[in-house]
Amino acid sequence: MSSPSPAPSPALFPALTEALADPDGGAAHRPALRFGDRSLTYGELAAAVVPLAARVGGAGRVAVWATPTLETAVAVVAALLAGVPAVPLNPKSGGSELGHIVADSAPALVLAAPGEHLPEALASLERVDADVDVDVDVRATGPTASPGPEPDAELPALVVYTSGTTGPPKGAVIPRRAVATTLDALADAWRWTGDDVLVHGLPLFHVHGLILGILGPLRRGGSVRHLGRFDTAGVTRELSEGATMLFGVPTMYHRIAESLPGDPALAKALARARLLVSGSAALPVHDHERIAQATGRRVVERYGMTETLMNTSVRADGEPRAGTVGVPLPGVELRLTEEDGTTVLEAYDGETVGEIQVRGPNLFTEYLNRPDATAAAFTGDGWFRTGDMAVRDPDGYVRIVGRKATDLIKSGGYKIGAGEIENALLEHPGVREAAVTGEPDADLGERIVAWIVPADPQSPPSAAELADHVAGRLAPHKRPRVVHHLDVLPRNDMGKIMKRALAHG
Ligand code: MCA
Ligand code: AMP
Repeated sequence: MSSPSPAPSPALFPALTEALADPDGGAAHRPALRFGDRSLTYGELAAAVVPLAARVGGAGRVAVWATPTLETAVAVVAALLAGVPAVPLNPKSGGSELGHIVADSAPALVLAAPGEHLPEALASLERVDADVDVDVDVRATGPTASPGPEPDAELPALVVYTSGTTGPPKGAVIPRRAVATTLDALADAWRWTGDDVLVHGLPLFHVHGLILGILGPLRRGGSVRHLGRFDTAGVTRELSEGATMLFGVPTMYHRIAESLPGDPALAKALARARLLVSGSAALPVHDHERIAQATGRRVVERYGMTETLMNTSVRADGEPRAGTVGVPLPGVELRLTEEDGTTVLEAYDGETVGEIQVRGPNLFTEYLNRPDATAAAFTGDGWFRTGDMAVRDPDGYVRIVGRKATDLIKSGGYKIGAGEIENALLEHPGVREAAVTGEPDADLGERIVAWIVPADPQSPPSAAELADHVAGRLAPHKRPRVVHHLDVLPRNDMGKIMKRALAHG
């Protein structure tokens, strides 16, 4: 008797699959993506991704020049359709960061919007234009060629680069299974359906903007309107014209809270949204309360990480208490552990602090080319050490209270390692020694502060010069916002820089 063949993997994007099979059917005419005044229905998306998927099919990995455009969304979906892992690149990354990512991920080619200028660091890669023919007539094109069977769910979908405390960013390998599970868990928690219209202005080279913000609506068969760049006027416009959900990082909600007193149209628009969601960093209670007061709506917080995708959320029917990130999502196991990392805390007292560890189908598989870092990140039985410190309230709500590593900075919702900025600063001829810390900042959450010992105390490099130096090498969001000059850095007996002494003056 022959054993039954394994069931084929379900499609990542059912509405797209439907549009591929029937270009005249209902799904094909539904709106999928809108960036400014350019948009694609599912039928148009199908027509755009099929030739691109055929073009990249068989490549080991492809880089995507992830500008906030329709082309980026099309490029990533085409790679996913072809079963080829995509490596989204921050288009503002500097030479040394791009050089590292390209060398580490070794993409076969780079997908970019036609006409987009690519920097020197990508010169060695074959370039393929992600063409979006917005005039395509689905009826005229006829049934779109089938892209072949759905790739195995364990195959990598994306490699997303994320900072650690030291060294250059690591590539988190995210399997298709994790993308599907996290998006379905969020659908359950938020009652997220194909009728929802999402609005956001998040960058498309991180999990938040790309996986949740673009792939999320596509998995539901709904649509997303991307603002190109975040501003409150765009939020007002889209929420007034049919959008139902808003995603943002706390800096965006802070800017909303600041604008609300003088902007009744924004307050009205937010009040009619079905769901306002914040993530990537802690939403300050003050901003949460100001928004609640002006709009009558409470922002829902969810907690995630590049390596784990989403772990917890306040549910749509739950109580969005300020300062909490809700409860574990379906399928996610979450526990708090003692300092030693093994003793599990059972306390649900809102007081006992432990490190969050998570386990579940939402997790990444490995850091690319970094078996050492991968092994260090997991316990022997598959729990991922997040490095985030939290307490659990009696009703199971998780409250994040801090981070284990002082050398990780969250600024504007971006995770930035102090070590990579220190290394970049040390490459400046005017810098003899450098230390980097994060300082509380009402807008950014934390701002990057550089403490340097100048090579020549008589003519130290200016703050603007050092900011440009880091922005050009790494990325603008990694630039120091404040620079202090010191004669000497405070060090302990072991010669280690005492950062707490720096931060507290
Ligand atoms: C300024 N600029 C410069 C320089 N100074 N460019 C070159 N050299 C310089 N020295 C440019 C910047 O590139 C930017 O350009 C503009 O000036 C303003 O810069 P900045 O002040 O840094 O930006 P901002 O406008 O204040 O940005 C705030 C922001 C942004 C919009 C909130 O921080 C942001 O998009 N954050 C989202 C981060 C995110 O998605 N994180 C998710 C990762 P231009 O204006 O043209 O851009 S976390 C994650 O994915 C996990 C899973 C999770 O839980 O979500
Ligand atoms: P990243 O590695 O860039 O994906 O950032 C993940 C980190 O962002 C987590 O480890 C947390 O420290 C932080 N984070 C994400 N969402 C939240 C949230 N809602 N509240 C507090 N911190 C968060």
